[in-house]
Amino acid sequence: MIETLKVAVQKKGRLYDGSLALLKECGIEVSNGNNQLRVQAANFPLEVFFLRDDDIPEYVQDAVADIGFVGENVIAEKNKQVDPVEKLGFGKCRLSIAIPKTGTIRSTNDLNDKKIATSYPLILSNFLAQKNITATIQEISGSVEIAPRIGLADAICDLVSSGSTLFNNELSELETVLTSEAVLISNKNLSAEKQTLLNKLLFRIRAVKKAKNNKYVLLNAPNDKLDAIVKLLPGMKSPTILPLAESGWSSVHSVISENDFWNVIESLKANGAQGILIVPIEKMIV
Ligand code: PRT
Ligand code: ZN
Repeated sequence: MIETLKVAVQKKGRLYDGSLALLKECGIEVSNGNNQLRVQAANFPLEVFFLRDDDIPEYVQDAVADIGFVGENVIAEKNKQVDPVEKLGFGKCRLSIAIPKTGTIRSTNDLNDKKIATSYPLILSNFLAQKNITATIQEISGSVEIAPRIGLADAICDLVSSGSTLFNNELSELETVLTSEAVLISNKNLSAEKQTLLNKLLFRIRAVKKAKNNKYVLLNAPNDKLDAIVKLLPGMKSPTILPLAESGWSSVHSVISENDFWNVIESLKANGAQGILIVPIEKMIV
């Protein structure tokens, strides 16, 4: 029998698009046109299960799915026996305690003897215990941001990304409890065949991630400036240098990291580089 890797993906919500886009960038086509529960990938031995994100850690623990794409916030709250394998770079947010802008709570210590509404009672209770704060946790499953206004709680602990939900509800962030992004989790007892499939998928995911974090740069430089320019461009091994048709000039090709991108470009220009082209990289295998 040919083994198939069963992947749990959020059925609909904030992680759905990112998960399917990542599979696509890995060359794995999954169509969910008919809103099905499970879909076989066309060109990789992989089957996608569409589930609520809250259920994904348990399904992966229990081997209903072999791996899953889920937020670190959900992994921490559900506390199941799964292996976090790879951060995926999307679904970024933070779990924060927020307080009414006008009120008596001004510091984390002021939370003592107060009521905090959240959908993350386990993470919050661990956090409060660590800070030696005694507060009542009011667990609610949605619309946490309205809890202070309707008198249900004094503060909230909820996910924040842009901050506009807090702003619109006249709340301000007091402290970050956890930062989160989507990660790939795995069942702890994969068969050797499934582990091989996971390694294949991981190889592709890492190539996609690396490509996103790097840019290909091409530039022209006078030959007497090449030494200085090459020092600014380590590249994967070292930059490629090709002569231009015009004598005394060369074309330099290299890869630069997204993180120091603008600083490097400024230094390149300052060192005599001209006609700088920046090109996205589709996949990067090192
Ligand atoms: O139906 P199901 O249970 O699968 O979905 P869900 O409603 O529980 O989850 P969903 O789709 O809202 O979020 C899925 C995951 O996306 C979360 O578990 C996080 O890992 C991640 N994520 C990233 C977020 C946010 N950003 C986010 N901003 N999840 C929720 N929010 C909510 C937050 O709860 C608050 O209501 O967005 C609001 C705040 O956003 P801003 O932009 O106004 O700050
Ligand atoms: Zn959910």
